[in-house]
Amino acid sequence: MKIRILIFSLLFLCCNNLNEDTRIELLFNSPISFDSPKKQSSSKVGKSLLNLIDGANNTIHFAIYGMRNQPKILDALIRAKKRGVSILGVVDKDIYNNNYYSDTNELIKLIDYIKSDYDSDIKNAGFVKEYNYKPYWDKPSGFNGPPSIVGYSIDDKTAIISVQASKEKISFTGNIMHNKFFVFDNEIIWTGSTNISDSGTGGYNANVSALIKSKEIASLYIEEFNQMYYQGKYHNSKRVSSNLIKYNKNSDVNVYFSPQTKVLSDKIIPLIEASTESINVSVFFLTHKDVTGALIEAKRRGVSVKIIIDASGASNEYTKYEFLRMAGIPVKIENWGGKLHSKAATIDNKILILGSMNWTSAGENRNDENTILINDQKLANQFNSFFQDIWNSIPDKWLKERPSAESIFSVNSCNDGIDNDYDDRIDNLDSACINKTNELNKLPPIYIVNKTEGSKLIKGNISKGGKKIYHLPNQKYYDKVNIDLKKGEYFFANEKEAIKLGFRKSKI
Ligand SMILES: [Ca+2]
Ligand SMILES: [Ca+2]
Ligand SMILES: [Ca+2]
Repeated sequence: MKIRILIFSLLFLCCNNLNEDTRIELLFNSPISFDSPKKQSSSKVGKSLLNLIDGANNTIHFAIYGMRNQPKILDALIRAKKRGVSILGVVDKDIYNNNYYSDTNELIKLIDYIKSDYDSDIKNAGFVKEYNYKPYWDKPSGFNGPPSIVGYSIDDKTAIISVQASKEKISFTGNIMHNKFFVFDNEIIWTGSTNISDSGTGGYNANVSALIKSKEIASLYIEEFNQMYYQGKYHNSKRVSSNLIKYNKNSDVNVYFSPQTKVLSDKIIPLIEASTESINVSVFFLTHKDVTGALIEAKRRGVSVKIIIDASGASNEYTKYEFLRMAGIPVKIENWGGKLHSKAATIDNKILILGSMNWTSAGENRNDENTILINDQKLANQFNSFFQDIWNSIPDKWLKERPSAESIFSVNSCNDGIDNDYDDRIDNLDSACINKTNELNKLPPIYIVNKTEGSKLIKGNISKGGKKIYHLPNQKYYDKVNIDLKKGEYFFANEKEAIKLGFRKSKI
């Protein structure tokens, strides 16, 4: 018992004091220090989890995506169970009752009290309809997935537009219980972007996690856990707890759970819109339309924006990296074997964002996720220095181009024993490694259009009575409407811009 208390005290010797009761330590993992995924949990973030499991006295609650090849963590949980610690857990399952990570079933077998979102996924599967609307701009040929119309103004004269769609049709296999959090003795929280896997806690991917000591914050996580575990509420059936609202008003730390809170639309976008100096973003997937728009607008206002994204994330057909680059934002695509797996950012060197949620529509609207917003300069600076280190490790070539995630262009990826680009071919069986070429998939084309000419843009018209109405390219009067820029009429790249200037959509 005494030893365990000592471990807890030592864990927080180094940490930041936000107030008397809340202490936070950030746990960074850099792929520069690892050449492949590791079975030992010897990364800083892995060791901290092991120490916490061994230090737990009464309870461990966890909600994790799954588990793969981390025997020391599994053994530590079994030891905790043997000494009488109550362990309750939640993991992800798809509609076939499978989990992405190979040792999750072993975990379920050895630790008795583990549940999943399987029933919730099965229930939702019946409600998912085929995505079947016709976009008002043409879908590119060869891309058969759900279309997404994207448009941004990059200056007063120019807009960039595209219809993005995945190559293959997407079928529903379940929403994802994507959290990666543990709560120990209702007081210590271990959370962030690090999965319990050889590439996560084993230490290969870039991750940002946090160790938090706070009974109040722990109670928020427990409440979220209980909704899933005891009430079987996952994804869109969860509700926002009253605790969250009270907590937000009185503290420098805000915790948000998805999808019951629209974290990107309602929390992160307003912060981007209010920024005045700098924004550093490092996320695995950045596909969210409105976050991209807010980042482009921040750049236009003169904010210094820098972004690092993952190479496999950048090969996703809905990626926004090209739009961001066309708007003049420096975007580096990482070229390590490990993934840029963090979901972290700072705003104006004082607000730090971290958590499990990718900056995507599914992250915000469907999956179970947690995101923490911390207003603390010292912690923001710690992230910025980590960000700068990984930024510097990526050659400037990848400010302009995109490396294949498994090729000689991604360091270690041809001899790390894993399938970095999900094509079922590992290392020297992957043609990009054999041929030493940068093999890239095709992405939907992006068009640069002149706003004064208005080609394919939304038309914002002012009627004789002074009513501001906008027309989409597939609407009845689109072809007939003439836009007079001198009258205050506009061409818009997207509907959000039109609505912002007081235009409403034509009913016909
Ligand atoms: Ca699921
Ligand atoms: Ca591969
Ligand atoms: Ca590989």
